[in-house]
Amino acid sequence: MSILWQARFFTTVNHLRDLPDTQVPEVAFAGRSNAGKSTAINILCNQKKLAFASKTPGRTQHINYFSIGGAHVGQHRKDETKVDEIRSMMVDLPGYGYAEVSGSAKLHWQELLGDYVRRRAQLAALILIMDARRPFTALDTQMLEWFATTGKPVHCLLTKADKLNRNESANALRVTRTILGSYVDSAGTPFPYTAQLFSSLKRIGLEEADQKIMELSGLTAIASPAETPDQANLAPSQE
Ligand SMILES: Nc1nc2c(ncn2[C@@H]2O[C@H](COP(=O)(O)OP(=O)(O)OP(=O)(O)O)[C@@H](O)[C@H]2O)c(=O)[nH]1
Ligand SMILES: [Mg+2]
Repeated sequence: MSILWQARFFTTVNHLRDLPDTQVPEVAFAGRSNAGKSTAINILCNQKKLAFASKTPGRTQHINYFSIGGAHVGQHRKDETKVDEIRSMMVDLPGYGYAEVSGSAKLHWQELLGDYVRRRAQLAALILIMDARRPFTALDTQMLEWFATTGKPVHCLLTKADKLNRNESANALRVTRTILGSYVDSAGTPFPYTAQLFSSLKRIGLEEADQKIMELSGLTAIASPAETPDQANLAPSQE
């Protein structure tokens, strides 16, 4: 059982000014419309209808927040989730590239998304959801470009991997990792960008994704020796 299974709906936001004033880390799911963001959130949280998933592209039209922690009873009991017990947020973003959205609405979403990923201080990492059959569409690249300015980590889920055979999957992952590896900062240091295969349908890569999201949300204490208090005291100063 994962702590992500405790996720519950927190709020839905249509304008940046309405973003919650919570201070916990946020991990946001971004990607093309219909790539499988909402389905992935549901599977990872082991809940059928937490996020709205649909065959109709453009289903998620607002920024939806799901809180992790602070839910000690079943989601069906009507208790008040205490905000100070919340440990992190999973954020379902509206998909981009949905052709039938009108010009002005499209602009609104693009600005909302672009501003959110670039400016939201609480945003700890991006989960970039791409269809394993066609990763890195122009808008995915745009999203990465926006986010690269923050230097924060990105983890790519190559979704619908059930539609590919073993060879094709391996290829998709290799190509993705190569492209991600080409993102370097001005000193030539690669950005913390990772990728994996994923399928909500066949439950491929569930555990890996769960671990990664926990890590990026600060929910797993990574016991690195340098972080234990005793050793930290012994560490040479950085000056
Ligand atoms: N075969 C397969 N289908 C999937 C998978 N994940 C999602 N789907 C299907 O893809 C469609 C879109 O899924 P959603 O999760 O609603 O996609 P979304 O990215 O949230 O879309 P928007 O809300 O429009 O941005 C649905 O019909 C899902 O059942 C998967 O891993 N494999
Ligand atoms: Mg959705």
